[in-house]
Amino acid sequence: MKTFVLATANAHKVDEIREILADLNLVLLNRPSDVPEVVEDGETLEDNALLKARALVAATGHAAIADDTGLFVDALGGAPGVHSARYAGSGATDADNVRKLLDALRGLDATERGAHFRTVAAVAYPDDSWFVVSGEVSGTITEVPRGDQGFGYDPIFAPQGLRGRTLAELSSSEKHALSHRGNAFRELVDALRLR
Ligand code: ITT
Repeated sequence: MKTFVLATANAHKVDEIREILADLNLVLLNRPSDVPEVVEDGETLEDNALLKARALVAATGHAAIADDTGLFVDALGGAPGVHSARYAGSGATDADNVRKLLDALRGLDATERGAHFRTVAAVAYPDDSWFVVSGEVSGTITEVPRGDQGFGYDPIFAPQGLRGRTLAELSSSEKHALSHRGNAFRELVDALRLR
C-alpha cells in the first residue's frame, strides 16, 4: 500500500482530504506535530503547495500530499487569492477573514459578487519527483454568512447552480461532489493511478 503524509496543519482540510480519498488503498499519515509550519511565501498556490509537500518529505522521508487553496473575488481583482489565510492579518481567524471580505464587498449587488475557489494539490516524493493538479468551483459571495458546516469562507460562498445555498449549508459529501478540493483530489487520484 502506498503511504503519504498529509502536509496540511488545518484539521478541517485533513478531514476533507481523508474523506475524499477514503475509498483508495492509501495509508495517510497526519503531519507530525513537531514539524514546524512552512513559511508560505510563494507567489502562487502551486508554489506554496509544493513548498509544503517538499518540507514534509524532508522532515519525514515519506511521500507527501499538500493542498493550497485560495478564494479569488472578481470585484477585488482576485484578492484575497493566495493570501486567503492571512486576509485579515497574520493570526486572523476564519470569522475575521469573513468579516473583512463582507465589508470589502458592502453595497455590491449579486451580479458584482462573483468569485471562485481554487485548490492546488501537490504530491512530492523522496526521489525529488513531484506533480501538481488543481480544481475550482465558481459562485458568488453572499451578503451574510449562512450555514454551520464546513470551515473558512464556506458560510459566504454560494456555488453556481445551488440557488444561493452556501457551502456551509451542504453536507460534507455534497460539498466534496462539487468543491475545488473535491475536483483537485479527483484529478490527484487519476494521476496516482497512472504512476
Ligand atoms: P495549511 O497551509 O496548513 O494547509 P491553511 O489553513 O493555511 O492550512 P490554505 O492556505 O490552503 O490552508 O487556506 C487558505 C484559506 O482559505 C484559509 O483561510 C482557509 O480557511 C480557507 N479555505 C481553504 N479551503 C477552504 C474551503 O474548502 N472552504 C472555505 N474556506 C477554505
